[in-house]
Amino acid sequence: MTANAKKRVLSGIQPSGNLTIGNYIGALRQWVAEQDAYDCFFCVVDLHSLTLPQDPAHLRAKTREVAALYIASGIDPDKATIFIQSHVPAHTELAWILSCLTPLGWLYRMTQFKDKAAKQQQESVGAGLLNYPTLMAADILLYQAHAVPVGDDQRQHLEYTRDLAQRFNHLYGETFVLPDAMIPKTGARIMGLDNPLAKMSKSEASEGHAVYLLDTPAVARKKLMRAVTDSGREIIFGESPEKAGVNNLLTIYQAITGQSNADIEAHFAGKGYGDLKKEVGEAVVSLLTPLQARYQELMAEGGYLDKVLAHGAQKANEVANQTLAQVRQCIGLVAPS
Ligand code: AQP
Repeated sequence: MTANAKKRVLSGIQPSGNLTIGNYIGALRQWVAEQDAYDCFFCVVDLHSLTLPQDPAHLRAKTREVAALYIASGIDPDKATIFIQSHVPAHTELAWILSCLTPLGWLYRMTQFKDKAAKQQQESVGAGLLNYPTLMAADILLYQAHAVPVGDDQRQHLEYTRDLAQRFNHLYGETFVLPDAMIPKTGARIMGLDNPLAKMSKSEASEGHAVYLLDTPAVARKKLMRAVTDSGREIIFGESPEKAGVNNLLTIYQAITGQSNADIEAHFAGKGYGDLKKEVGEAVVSLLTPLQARYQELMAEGGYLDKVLAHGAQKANEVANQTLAQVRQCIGLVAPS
């Protein structure tokens, strides 16, 4: 099968902090697994991260770091297109066009907006935060993506993207492919180590909340040893809020080792929470060690990352501009002569 005959995948991560094992388990791990079967486009969504305040130098550094972590995680630039969102101006143009078709009520319903806005002072909540899902819809629809591998927190944004694509197709004729969310069976929502009732997030600053992909083995082990559990003893998977900490540790272990629930529970039968945390720590370190070695090599290979990103931007612009030209034509914008 040629690359063009394959169905297309698009996904991205914001350079809004240090990537966590949640980002890896929920998103990156699936990207790596799907890169042979699909024609993949993976972007660093720097424009999305502007929806909350960012330090310019930090944003620049994190953008390159996230791109390097895609490759260090196993994305092969010869198979997948890796690029920076702001290097493809079509994203912002399509986002504007789509935002003109978006009822405000759709945006106010988004739980991520409500959660993130609640953490800000009322008057400093930017319009960009409200419009975040529209930019995400533009990211996906520009590439006519069939599937979008994401964690569970992005499910509602995917539904919004489909609704918006359907609305456009209904008004102007079949234009966009309706994308499906591709959500992993294990690890779709890794929880915070300090609070297993809240999602692990890269922008959550509290100490011990998340293991970062670039944490040293000692730091990763220490954070896992301090993970919040409960006062019981049973090491089993379970949905109840009291067992959320243990369930989260088992889920991380399962996502890395690929073992079944029954095998994992049998393995930990009769052991204590200290043993569980230690073994999860070792599993996480076994994931991080080769990834960090590759990351260090990449950062030392002068110019390699820039070449990958320049090539990615060229390819992404070609595809995105084709869709944008079609959209401009449909809605009645005069083509430049
Ligand atoms: N805790 C998580 N468990 C599983 N998947 C997760 N993802 C994020 N956190 C978890 C997935 O990683 C990708 C990152 O998407 P993003 O950077 O655009 O923003 P996000 O979903 O809001 O992720 P974060 O880490 O919580 O970032 P901040 O703190 O900047 O908002 C998505 O596929 C997401 O589902």
